[in-house]
Amino acid sequence: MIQDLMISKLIVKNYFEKFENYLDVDVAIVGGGPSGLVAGHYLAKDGFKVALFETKLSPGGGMWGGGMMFNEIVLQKNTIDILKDFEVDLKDEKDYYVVDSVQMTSSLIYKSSRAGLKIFNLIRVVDVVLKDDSVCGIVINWNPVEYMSLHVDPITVISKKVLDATGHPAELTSILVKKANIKLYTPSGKIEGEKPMNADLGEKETVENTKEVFKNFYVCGMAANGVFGGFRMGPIFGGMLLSGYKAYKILKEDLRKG
Ligand code: 48F
Repeated sequence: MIQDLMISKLIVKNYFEKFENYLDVDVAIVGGGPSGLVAGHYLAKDGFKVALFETKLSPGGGMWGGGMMFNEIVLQKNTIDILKDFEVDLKDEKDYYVVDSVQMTSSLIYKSSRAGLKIFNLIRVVDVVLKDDSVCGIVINWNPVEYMSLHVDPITVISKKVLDATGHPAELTSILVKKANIKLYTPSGKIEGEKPMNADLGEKETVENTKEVFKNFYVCGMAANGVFGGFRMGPIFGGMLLSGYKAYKILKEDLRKG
């Protein structure tokens, strides 16, 4: 006979074991869009302890909906190695591949989770931990608490590195700048702000702009273009995958340096 009490006990026990274990990590990734998931996948595969926090019920960010809710996405051919790792069905269209956006997004989530990335959905990152002019963690709360403006204090996750993968709003970098009054590693020392649509430049820039922007604090994906003043690119997703991959490479090197 199925025991109702046991179901509840197993959920609570296993969640809190996982949660407690991931309160202290190598990398905290903020945002579960394509760039954050790709970075998390490769870092976890290499054995780093990585937690990804996503405020929504479903990770995947802006990838589910393709372009204007037409659920196909377009990728450049130089993403083939990453696409192979995620085992998606590719349609060859001359200079591009086209992939079903639902298959692509679910594969990013599934394969990164299988690689060891711990994904915590429904949790919103609301602040960073700052000590001695260096970021050393994040501050989290339940999304519904933030959504309903309930007066409930958040808790802290300690992390060697933090990756802002929050997409267009570059939300965590904005919080860092606003609250800590620090200078970012950008030309103005502030958030430069996202430029309008230019798919060609935007795709190049999102990779170029993927880097450390303050001590132990990194940006990738659209957040990188928002912070460094790059163009948007719309529903072409090669840059997001390549940005996530670059974030992985930089973080891996910096973590190994100590
Ligand atoms: O926006 P998003 O998909 O970020 P990305 O990886 O990819 C951008 C593309 O989807 C698209 C584009 C390229 O063609 O322009 O927009 O840069 O995913 C960002 C995720 O971060 C979550 C948000 O719900 C989304 O799933 N997020 C945002 N702020 C927070 C957050 C926060 N404070 N805490 C936790 N998650």
